[in-house]
Amino acid sequence: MNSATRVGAYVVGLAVVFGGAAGIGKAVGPVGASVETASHEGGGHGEDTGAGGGHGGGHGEAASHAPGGLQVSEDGYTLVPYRTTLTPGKKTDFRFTVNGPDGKPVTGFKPLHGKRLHLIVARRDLSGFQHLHPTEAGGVWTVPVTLPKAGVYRFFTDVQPEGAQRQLTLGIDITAPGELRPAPLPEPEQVAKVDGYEVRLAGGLTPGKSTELTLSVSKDGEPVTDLEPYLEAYGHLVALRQGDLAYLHVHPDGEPGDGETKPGPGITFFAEAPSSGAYRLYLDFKHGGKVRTAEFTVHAGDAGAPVQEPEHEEPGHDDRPHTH
Ligand SMILES: [Cu+2]
Repeated sequence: MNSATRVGAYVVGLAVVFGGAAGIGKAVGPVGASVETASHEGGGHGEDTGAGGGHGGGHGEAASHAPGGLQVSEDGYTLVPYRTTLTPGKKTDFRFTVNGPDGKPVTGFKPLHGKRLHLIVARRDLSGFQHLHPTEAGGVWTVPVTLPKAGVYRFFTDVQPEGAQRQLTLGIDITAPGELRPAPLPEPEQVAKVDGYEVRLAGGLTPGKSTELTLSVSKDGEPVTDLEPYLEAYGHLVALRQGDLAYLHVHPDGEPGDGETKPGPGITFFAEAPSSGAYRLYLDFKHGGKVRTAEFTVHAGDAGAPVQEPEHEEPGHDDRPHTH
């Protein structure tokens, strides 16, 4: 049992900055790095197009940068949905644009891990995770979405518009009207089961330190050694912070075809949590032609964490409608 994970304490998300792997050169892909390293430059409003992606390598400034996903508009780029409500349980085409500093929809995006835009969806209680890839025409992105239950969902777009100095994760709330039944955050577990697969988490999060997380995939008790590349990696890990859904897209240590990285069973990531808090980790992996998601709750730090008092302890209250 890792001391960084603490069973039984729901931690109310506080001011945790998930430092990601920015400090570990070999560990980060461009996505994780850019989340952490870029900095606002003297009130620039994103006018400095043509800067050509110069990052400046400002690792030392990483701590001053807020996590992604907390803002609908950043560096002059704004996520603009065509609608802000969706009927729960009904598949609906969700459309949106990413508008640039000139107020017009952006049409040029740099691919990030093989896609020009990644759409991540999660309900605000960290349930209902989805990772989608919309299609674009004339700057308008479209994707069929089903929000299974009522609630407020956070929609995140991972993009790097051409002309933007870094990757941006823009976030907006989309509501599925109805009676909300919040789901409690699952307690930390080292093993997640999904669709006949078992994923074991080794390592944890320590505030202020970069730590290694290895997620090992097995099926029917046998290690899976033929994971398939998905989005130019053997795994994609998204971490959302409890409390405000601050977003971090972490990437593994190594990639398919680099001559070192094996296709399982272990997928290794690096992350840094400078202070305490609870996170939900979502690992996407591909095997047998299908992408699956394994989810974990991880606590960063175990000292002085407030315990969330239970409000309803009767069994079966999680999300199911009352039947009488
Ligand atoms: Cu994606």
